[in-house]
Amino acid sequence: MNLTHIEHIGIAVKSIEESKLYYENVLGLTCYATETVVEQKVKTAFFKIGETKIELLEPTDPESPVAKFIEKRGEGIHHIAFAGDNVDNCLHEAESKGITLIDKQSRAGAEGLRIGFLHPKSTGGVLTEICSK
Ligand code: CMX
Repeated sequence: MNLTHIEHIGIAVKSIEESKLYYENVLGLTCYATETVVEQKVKTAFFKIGETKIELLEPTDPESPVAKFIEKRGEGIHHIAFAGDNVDNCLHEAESKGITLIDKQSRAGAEGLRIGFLHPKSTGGVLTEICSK
């Protein structure tokens, strides 16, 4: 699949305002951007460490996948995102190897990336995102 690195780790939180205090005051990271992804019904806040980002995800709607996740499992790690050359090729390859796709085709994600998700039921319980520029 030619993945290059972990692009980000998504963490579901009830409140970015409250949760970011830990990342800033304890871990010493800096929140360099916030963005609302309307299509995904989430507000995001980004921190960078090395090549990898931490993406806090706060639901903006009770129907958001992140709101459902928090309701069922509480706050915590929501997904892991890998960077690849071409997300659509990666999705196609994963499907050809028997993985159930959430997204048959890439869609718009935060920071202008193209993203696509693999279903956690076929990835050992880890919601997996592939993204590319
Ligand atoms: N990690 C692992 N398992 C998860 C999960 C997650 N993040 N979210 C849901 N599941 C599990 C549930 O626990 C449930 O398992 P059980 O059947 O054992 O109870 C199962 O998947 C189905 O969950 P559900 O609550 O019934 O929810 P849906 O089937 O409606 O949706 C999913 C699940 C993964 C398809 C949906 O959340 C989705 O499409 N996620 C991808 C999009 C997304 O999360 N976007 C937000 C972030 C976007 C960004 O980074 O910009």
